[in-house]
Amino acid sequence: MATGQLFSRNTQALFYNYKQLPIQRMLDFDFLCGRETPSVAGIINPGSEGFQKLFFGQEEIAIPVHAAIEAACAAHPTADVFINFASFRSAAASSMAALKQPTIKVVAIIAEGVPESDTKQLIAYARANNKVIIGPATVGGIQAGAFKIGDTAGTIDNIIQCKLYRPGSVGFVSKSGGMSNEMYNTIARVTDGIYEGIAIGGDVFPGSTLSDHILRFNNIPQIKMVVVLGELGGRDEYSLVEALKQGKITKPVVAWVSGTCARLFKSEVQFGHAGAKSGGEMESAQAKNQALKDAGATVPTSFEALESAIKETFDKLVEEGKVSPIKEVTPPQIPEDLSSAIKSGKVRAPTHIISTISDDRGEEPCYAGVPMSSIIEQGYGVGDVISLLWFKRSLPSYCTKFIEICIMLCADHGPCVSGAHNTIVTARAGKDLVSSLVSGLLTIGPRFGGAIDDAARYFKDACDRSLTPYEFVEGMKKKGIRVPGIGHRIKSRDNRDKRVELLQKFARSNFPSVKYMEYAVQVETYTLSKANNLVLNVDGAIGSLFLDLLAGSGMFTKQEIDEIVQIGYLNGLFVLARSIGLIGHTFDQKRLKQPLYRHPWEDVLYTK
Ligand code: Q5B
Repeated sequence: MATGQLFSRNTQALFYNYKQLPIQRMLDFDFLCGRETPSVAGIINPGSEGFQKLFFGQEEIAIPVHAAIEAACAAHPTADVFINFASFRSAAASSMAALKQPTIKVVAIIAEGVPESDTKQLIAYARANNKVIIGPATVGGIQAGAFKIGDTAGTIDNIIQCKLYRPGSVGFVSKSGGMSNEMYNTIARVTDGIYEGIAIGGDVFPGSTLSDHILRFNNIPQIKMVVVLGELGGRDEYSLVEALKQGKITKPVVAWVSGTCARLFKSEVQFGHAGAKSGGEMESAQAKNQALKDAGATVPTSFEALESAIKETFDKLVEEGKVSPIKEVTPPQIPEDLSSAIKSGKVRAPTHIISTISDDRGEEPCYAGVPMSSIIEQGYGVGDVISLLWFKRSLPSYCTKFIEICIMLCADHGPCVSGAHNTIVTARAGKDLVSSLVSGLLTIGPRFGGAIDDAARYFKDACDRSLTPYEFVEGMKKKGIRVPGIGHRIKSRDNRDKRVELLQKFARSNFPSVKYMEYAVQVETYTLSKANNLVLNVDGAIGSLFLDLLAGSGMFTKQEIDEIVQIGYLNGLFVLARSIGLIGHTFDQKRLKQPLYRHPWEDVLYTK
């Protein structure tokens, strides 16, 4: 590996698997460093394409999303770092695919638990092709003021505290990602800060080793000293010992191998990382610390003494004039996300929607304050649910039963009515369920099914004003308005609508009052004197009876009744009910495999 810089202020990465937080943290770091271009050129989200909105400072940017690694590399030929956030199951395959791309030079594998045999293959391929792997089981790495991998160095607050937004003079390499955050802090306290920090990962076979990076650091002029944090287990540190002995590392090295406490345990101890287990004596922290010391590294007597060892080494470099003073810069403020600012109580923001009927934020959804479990356990029916969601209250059972009867009676009226006809034609044109349903629903209106609200409005007004049926009907005629709820295409005095009779029968025996219905019947008596088909139809029956329900239940104020009638809730009953039938017609046509409908010429009057 050796050579020098892996990253610069222009480095761009491809990010595999969409993970909003680490990508946003990379972009926040870029902004903090004053980068002009975002460090994430593209996202690879297997199987999906498009753009992902993220923040670059205060601005929103759209980062391209690619379905495949090859496509992403082709689209972003200058992006040479591949940050792999795939799971341990798919990390090896995707990393190998990335290594095979000529544009990719560095692959960081975040997943922990990648099979060792797979990692070995990746390492062999990378070595043979002069590519660098960081990880697996790593948080990544950072070049201060230039480029950061994923979650490296944690929060923006930590990055600012550790002055990672501008380069210092220390190269740092660690096995542990978690400890590297700690060390960035320590190093920032006692030196001019980090130039580059790499966590190689805690697996037994890391893609790149401690010494790989230290040898590289040795070639980077800006790095004046190196800090190493090793771990018990494995022999990686001995390659550093060899390099030191052979004089390949010319910069001061301060090192500590953690895990000295392992000797306090009677049996072999496995620490957090797969590679961090006390094996033979050579793999102990004590042996490695001694070997590093013997090879010329500065090794403190304990982890606690590491900070002062780093300080002494750095101060010496300053005394010798080997470190030039850093020009401190004040990083820009990263705008806080609205959601976190609201959460912490720092800001308040107006909402854009008010909702009063349901709430799904708790453990279970609530309809008008009634939890779903109560709805089920207490045996609520569809009528109760409609009461809660439309009227925001639990209505008496005769009311909810009436609602359910309306739904059942209006669910369908054969294939010849406007709605069903449209649905059938649409389904036969090969359209989907929703399109077929909606095309039928769109016919519901003043002539077909959607006359319930107007029927309620006109009957209420006429009845409340004590108009005689004659005054009412003739008054409507003068205005050129057909009485809503009166008249039917096939129903007549001699062919009564059974639905109307059933509704009336139920109301007469259950409602405290049927004043509005009786008024509608008187109107019907008058209209029938004009024409046989001017019967009270199903819309008129529901409209007038719902007025009785609202007035007689004692559950609504006069003002609330006026509002319900004025807003127009009642066509909703027909829409809801008829949806059942229209869905049935759609399935029926599909089941019958009916071809495209074409209306016959003979059934059209062609005229000029
Ligand atoms: N005339 C329903 O008309 C229909 C009059 C009227 C005064 C009236 C008509 C109407 C009001 C709207 C209404 C709901 C268009 C109907 C439904 C669901 C359904 C459907 C299904 C299902 C029928 C002949 C003469 C003319 C008219 C006069 C008619 N209606 N006068 N008030 N309301 N009603 N809609 O048969 O002097 O000759 O000019 O608009 O309530 O949709 O099953 O099919 O479940 O699916 O086509 O039940 O009544 O009568 O237009 O030839 O008129 O009667 O002014 O008088 P028709 P037209 P004139 S339930």
